[in-house]
Amino acid sequence: MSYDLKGKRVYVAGHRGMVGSAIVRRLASEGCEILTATRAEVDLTRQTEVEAWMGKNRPDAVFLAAAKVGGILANDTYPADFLYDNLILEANIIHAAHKIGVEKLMFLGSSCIYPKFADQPIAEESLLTGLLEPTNEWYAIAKIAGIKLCQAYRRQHGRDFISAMPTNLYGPGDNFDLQSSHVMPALIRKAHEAKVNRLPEITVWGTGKPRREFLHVDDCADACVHLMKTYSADVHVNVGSGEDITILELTQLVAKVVGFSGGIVHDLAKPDGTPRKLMSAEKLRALGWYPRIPLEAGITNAYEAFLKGEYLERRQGDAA
Ligand code: GFB
Repeated sequence: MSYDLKGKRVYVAGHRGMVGSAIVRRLASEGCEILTATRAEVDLTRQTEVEAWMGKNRPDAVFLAAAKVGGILANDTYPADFLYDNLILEANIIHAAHKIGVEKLMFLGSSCIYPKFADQPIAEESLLTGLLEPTNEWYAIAKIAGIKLCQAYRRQHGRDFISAMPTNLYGPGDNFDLQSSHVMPALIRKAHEAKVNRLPEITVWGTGKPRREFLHVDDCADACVHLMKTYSADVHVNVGSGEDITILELTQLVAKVVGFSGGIVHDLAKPDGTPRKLMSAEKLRALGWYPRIPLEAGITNAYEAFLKGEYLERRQGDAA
């Protein structure tokens, strides 16, 4: 199948977040009209506001990149926010998209939807085959519900709603607040501040042994646009690089990029989270998409963005 975005009205929900802003950048070359709305214009957790905005602006296509997001500690500390905010905003947007007859919608989830001890690399079919990782089960349940909403509206109403599951993302527009961020921006900031302040070491949460897969957000946006144009089925699609590394190896790589040559110590009071979540990249490769940004080049780009101040601190929602 082929869905041409040219001339279409395309709504990017969450355009101020890291993923949404990358999708907006990527869509610039598609010849479409990009629609965005600030929180002041439409509060995505309010059904009446979402339905009124969608009814008035009538997008042809929607990228649902709006979400309440955060790293392992934020997920663990604010379970109600991560479950409620994500459930409500995705339900509002998906239902409103159905009501106004949106031609195509993409819902963005996360690799944490899979069971904690899923076989590696994790195939799409592993969904709902085991227990979730406790530190982020609230967020995962909301994201699983989003996949199911797309499948349900496809099955019951014939809607062309699809889902993409990105791995751990990083890049320009990331959240560098040390309490709520993901590991990549945290390490970039810690290494940078240690270098500037001539500190002897940086502290890494947990044992450093968990493995994570990382993808630059511009690669993710490119994959999302590719899927929007070429994919139509109820099974969600993994969006990853196909490679993972340990957190300790990542710390060493970030230190090299940033130019920090001190030591690394571990804060074992902080959680490790899931031991490994390398997603199978087979489905996306079979659909003709490959990542272009190698990890070290991507970290260099993210560090440059950090230095330019292109980051958001203590952001609430508006991302994925
Ligand atoms: O990126 P992160 O917060 O999230 O943490 P998850 C990944 C790993 O890095 C964990 C370790 O083992 C952390 O303990 N880590 C080491 C650190 N130092 C740091 C640090 O300074 N800050 C942070 N944040 N981590 C999230 C989920 O899981 O991944 C979300 O909670 C979402 O729901 C997201 O799915 C993609 O990979 O563990």
